[in-house]
Amino acid sequence: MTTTPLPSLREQQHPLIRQLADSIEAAWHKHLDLSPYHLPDEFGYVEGRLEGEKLTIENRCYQTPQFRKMHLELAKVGNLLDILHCVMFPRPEYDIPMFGCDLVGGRGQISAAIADLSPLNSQHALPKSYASALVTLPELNFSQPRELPEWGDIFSEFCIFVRPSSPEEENLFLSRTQDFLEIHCTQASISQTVSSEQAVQILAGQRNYCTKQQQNDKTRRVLEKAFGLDWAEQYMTTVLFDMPN
Ligand code: BLA
Repeated sequence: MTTTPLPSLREQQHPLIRQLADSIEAAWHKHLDLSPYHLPDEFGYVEGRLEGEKLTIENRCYQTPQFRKMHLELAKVGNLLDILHCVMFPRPEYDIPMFGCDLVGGRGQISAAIADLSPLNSQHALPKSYASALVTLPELNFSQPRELPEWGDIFSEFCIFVRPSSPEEENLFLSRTQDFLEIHCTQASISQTVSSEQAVQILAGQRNYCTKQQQNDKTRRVLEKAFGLDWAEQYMTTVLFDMPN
């Protein structure tokens, strides 16, 4: 499958966002059998205004046999805010975790960098194949770790949430996220379907993940200020964290 490069936004983003966006798409294309996933027309490319600045959102979305939706979003608010948001939503017939990643920066500095492979099954445990690959990765020490909000109990023990304080730390974050993607895409591709009883539990886990993420007031506030309350609610529940049926 060929891609048209995301045109304007990517080149204007913080270098870490640009590199991560490229890495995500490279991993997807290398390992997975991608088909298009159609977002509602009005949400593919969006423009609004936030505090006098132009807010632009560009979305790219795919699906595969194992993933019901793989979403990469880049957003920019003038020169104030650069955002990368990415989630890979598994189909509930597979016991594979949710890959999620968010980078938020502005004026040349990334203030929040988070990446995780979050388990969805009823034991809140990563599959053995994932856990054994992840424990071999060296422990990372960042000078400015950040504390997860209350709803952050969805994340795994491998979650990284930091404010990267130097180019070296930015590279560490990038490289660990690339490791997550490599492990995830290879493991997901060979994953077998589970029993229908287990799938019901995993579905509940994915719904819980989405419900918690919808409680992120920082994301909601940016969207509400630019597009209004109703639009923000609609966007958070149908584009960012829609619930599977
Ligand atoms: C934080 N997300 C934030 C922040 C902003 C956004 C402005 C605060 C930055 C900071 O505290 O330094 C905004 N993020 C957005 C917007 C979009 C977005 C507008 O994705 C989309 C248009 N968020 C996710 C995913 C994860 C995530 C997939 O979308 C994790 C896998 C996490 N973002 C996340 C967390 C915080 C955050 C944990 C910190 C929240 C807090 O401190 O309360």
